[in-house]
Amino acid sequence: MLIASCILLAFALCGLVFMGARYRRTTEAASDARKRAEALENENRALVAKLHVAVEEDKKKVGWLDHQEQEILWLRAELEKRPKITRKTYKILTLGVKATGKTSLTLKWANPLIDLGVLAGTKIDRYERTVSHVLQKDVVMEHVFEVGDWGGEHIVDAQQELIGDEIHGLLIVVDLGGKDAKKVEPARIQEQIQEFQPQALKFFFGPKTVASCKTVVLFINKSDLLSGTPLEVEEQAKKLYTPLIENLLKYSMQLDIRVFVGSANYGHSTHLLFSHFVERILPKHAYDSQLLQRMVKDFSEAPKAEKTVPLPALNTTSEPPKLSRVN
Ligand SMILES: Nc1nc2c(ncn2[C@@H]2O[C@H](COP(=O)(O)OP(=O)(O)O)[C@@H](O)[C@H]2O)c(=O)[nH]1
Ligand SMILES: [Mg+2]
Repeated sequence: MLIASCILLAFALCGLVFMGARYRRTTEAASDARKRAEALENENRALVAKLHVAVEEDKKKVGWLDHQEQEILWLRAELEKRPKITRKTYKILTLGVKATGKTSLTLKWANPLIDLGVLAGTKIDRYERTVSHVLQKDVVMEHVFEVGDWGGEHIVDAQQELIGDEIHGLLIVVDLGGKDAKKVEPARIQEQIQEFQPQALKFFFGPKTVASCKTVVLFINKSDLLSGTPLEVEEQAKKLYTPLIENLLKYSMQLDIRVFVGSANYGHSTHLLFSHFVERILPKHAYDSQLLQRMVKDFSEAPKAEKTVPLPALNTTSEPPKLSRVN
């Protein structure tokens, strides 16, 4: 009996211990679950806060987009109000044998800002220079010089590549010495006179050129190889090229022929080229006030012989010259 009671007590004790352990585990699990729930709640709160920020940002961005759309519409309307731009291009071709200074000269007188690259399939490098902007009714006419710089060796080849192109000005560049010459080189001068012999000139000044070309300029470059006063240098250079000048002057009834002596490297007479081409090629209604000011300045600095053609008066167009050069 006693033994049985003891056994029963032992069982009861074991049961109590077991239940106590189970109770502990359950409370621990409940506490863990509570902590996890709290953590999840915190995470949830953080996410809600983030969502709120994102929604606010989204609203702001939608506001910006609306604003930008309005701005685009406004700019578009402004553009519509502006006058349209059309272009008139005048082509000037620079010719001469290698290393006479054609590229140096083009970069100096035309001061081109745009290099159009090589004309497809030819040896002609093209540059562009805006000369003026004139407002006519509600259209702005942009007048542009396109300068073609012949990079080939023999002049006659140039003619082959020019067929079909309308030229407004021709700049023939000859020099007094080769690439690194320190003095005048008569043999080189003879070679160049030979390149532009009457037969070649005849080839060049065909009916098409005569019809479209407003001026032909012979530029005797590298005047720095001669010494003396500017007048003496000019005389000497012209003397050395007398046969070519005489051959060119045979065309003076059909074409405007002009001879300049200068130096591309030193900027002698180079600015005269711009004024000359403007004066000869650009129609008088195409001058804007900025160009006119530049021309007046150039002509006041030029030697007396150059001041032959009268300039148009300011505001010859019905519209005031509101727009000037873009560059
Ligand atoms: N002494 C002198 N050399 C010049 C003058 N202009 C150009 N040159 C030189 O002549 C060489 C050829 O010039 P470049 O413009 O490339 O000639 P291009 O082949 O006709 O285009 C270069 O070495 C230039 O420095 C000048 O006015 N005087
Ligand atoms: Mg060149």
